[in-house]
Amino acid sequence: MKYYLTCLLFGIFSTTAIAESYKVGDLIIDTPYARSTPPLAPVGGGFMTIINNGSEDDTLVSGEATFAEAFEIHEMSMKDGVMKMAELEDGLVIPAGETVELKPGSYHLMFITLAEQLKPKERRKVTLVFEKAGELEVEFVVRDILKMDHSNMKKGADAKAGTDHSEMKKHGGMNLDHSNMHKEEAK
Ligand SMILES: [Cu+2]
Repeated sequence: MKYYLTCLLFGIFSTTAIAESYKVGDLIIDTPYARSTPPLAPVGGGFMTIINNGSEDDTLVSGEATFAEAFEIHEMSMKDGVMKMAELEDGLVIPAGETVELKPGSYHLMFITLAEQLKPKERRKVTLVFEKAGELEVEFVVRDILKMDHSNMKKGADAKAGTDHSEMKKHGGMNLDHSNMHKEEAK
């Protein structure tokens, strides 16, 4: 009975209470997670919070994911009412004393050409490379994309379907923007 109760509590609080963090130099990498992907999905998204406790700016310049061919750092932003995604080719600056959050709809990591599906609760190794702090291997915990949307939802049950749909559209949009991006690069 006691064991069952523990499992129940663990289930409820697993997304918020079990926060993992890693330290390299003056940086703290907090709660890295990836979104689960459908079978044969070409790309996956990675998120985390980076805290710079140092007195100098640092930059996330690159990285490597064992489960994907390419690792890119992206930014999503609204331009003329359209969500656009672009690679940050010079990396993502983590200003001294500040916290930068990689989250859906904002900065994120893109794992491109996935070698395998990312399934909920799996853990995937990713190497992050910072200009000053150097290299660090972290484990991204895969979160169920549907549960993520559920936990982010604050408007009640009626809004749920709508929320999930818009997330799905955003996903499609992300892939579209991707192909545009590469076309532009090719010009
Ligand atoms: Cu992206």
